[in-house]
Amino acid sequence: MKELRIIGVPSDLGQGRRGVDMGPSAIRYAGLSTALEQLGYTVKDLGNINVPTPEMNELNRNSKLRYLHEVKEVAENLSAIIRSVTENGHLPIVLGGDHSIAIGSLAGMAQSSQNYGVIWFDAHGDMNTADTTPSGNIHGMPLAVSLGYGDPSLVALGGLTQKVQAKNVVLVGIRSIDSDEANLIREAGIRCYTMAEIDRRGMAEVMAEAIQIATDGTDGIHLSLDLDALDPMFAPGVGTPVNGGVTYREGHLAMEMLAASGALVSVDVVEVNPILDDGNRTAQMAVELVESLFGKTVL
Ligand code: 4U7
Ligand code: MN
Ligand code: MN
Ligand code: MN
Repeated sequence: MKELRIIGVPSDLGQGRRGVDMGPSAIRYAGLSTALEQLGYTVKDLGNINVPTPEMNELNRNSKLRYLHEVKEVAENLSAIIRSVTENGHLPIVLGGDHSIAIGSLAGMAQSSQNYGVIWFDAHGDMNTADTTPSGNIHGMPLAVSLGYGDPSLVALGGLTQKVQAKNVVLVGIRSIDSDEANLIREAGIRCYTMAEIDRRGMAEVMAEAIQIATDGTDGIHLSLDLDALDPMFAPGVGTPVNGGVTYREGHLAMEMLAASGALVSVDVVEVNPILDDGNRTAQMAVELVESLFGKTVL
């Protein structure tokens, strides 16, 4: 059983609504470490990495991609930590923060010469580029960047221009894609499991296929878990909620199947915004999902 390392990335630079920077605190407050220790893991919390706040005067808020320079620096710092965690044989659990931080997670995994697949659990495709983005928010771009599309300084981060191969990437839970973003998803050839397909085929069949794709020729799976994949009924505290999402049990089933695959090598838990939440429900949901992901079962 690998030791676990928790890394907080309190960034809200990649999106427009304040509060997602408090995600790491909210998830810790909901008892993440204790829950994982109770499952028998050795867990070390490495604390938060340093992230500028949007109010700081000297920041680049007017660049076309909002806070481009700062988002890049955060991703660089995170990638170095991920790399050292995995090189020591430990499994990183990255707490966001908005989803732009996944640029750093995937860069770090790629640098540790890991050949991995990605399951991107999200309502959104996160496949926008500077040319297609309707918002300028980098949290809508991390998957594109990791596949080599978009702003050259982000794409070049960490040396390799492509952090993962499109044939090993799947999107799950999708129900909101911008029109030009859809073209890039098709062009890149990423398998996209929409909510409509999950409705028709069931989460079990979809996840079995997703795990197959992400492990085909790889050494493991990186899960990028955006809490807005869940229906807002179960995860109301997110910046960009979309109705018609993954249910409580579908979410757990997906995590349980990932646990059973034994293939997980790293995970991001992102977009929890306690300011928009009902109590701390969304962080609690995140902790429960992570418990299932790390093998919690009934018996
Ligand atoms: B998240 C959006 F336009 N597509 O690019 C955009 F709808 O990390 C939303 O999945 C992106 O939460 C959501 O701004 C990014 C928008
Ligand atoms: Mn996302
Ligand atoms: Mn999303
Ligand atoms: Mn969001």
